[in-house]
Amino acid sequence: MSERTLMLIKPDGVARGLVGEVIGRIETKGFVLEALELRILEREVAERHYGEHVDKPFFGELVAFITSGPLVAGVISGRGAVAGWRSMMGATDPANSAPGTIRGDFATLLSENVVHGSDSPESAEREIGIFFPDLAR
Ligand SMILES: Nc1nc2c(ncn2[C@@H]2O[C@H](COP(=O)(O)OP(=O)(O)OP(=O)(O)O)[C@@H](O)[C@H]2O)c(=O)[nH]1
Ligand SMILES: [Mg+2]
Repeated sequence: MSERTLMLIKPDGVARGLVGEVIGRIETKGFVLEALELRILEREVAERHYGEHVDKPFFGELVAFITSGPLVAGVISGRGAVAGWRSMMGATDPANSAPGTIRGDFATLLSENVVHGSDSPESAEREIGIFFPDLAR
């Protein structure tokens, strides 16, 4: 059964010219791109997206970073897309992400870790609704 997830290439990834690399990995894996868009997030959208972290000490820094420049937002689908994309991304802190993962290969900083992926099918549907209302179910 096919599943959907939200994928972001964060502003650091776009600024560093990693869009082609990341999209290429998604395509060669065999996931399907259902939507893809370059955009600068408005603060309200960023705060909604990261709402689960509103009480964390790094929330302000997180929102400032994700709105700091253009990012690429996409919806990808395929069997096991939520866990599969998280696995391709690697651990949240690049100090712990394995070589071969996107964060393991391209990042060193926790605060600038190149990509985002929804952490459950429920989060995926919530986040897709925020970024791509036309695709909401
Ligand atoms: N500056 C800072 N950023 C943090 C810290 N912890 C987490 N973050 C950032 O907050 C983001 C969201 O945290 P989580 O949702 O727990 O991690 P994640 O699901 O792997 O990452 P996302 O895909 O971005 O949601 C992470 O990707 C980090 O970039 C922290 O202690 N300091
Ligand atoms: Mg998360």
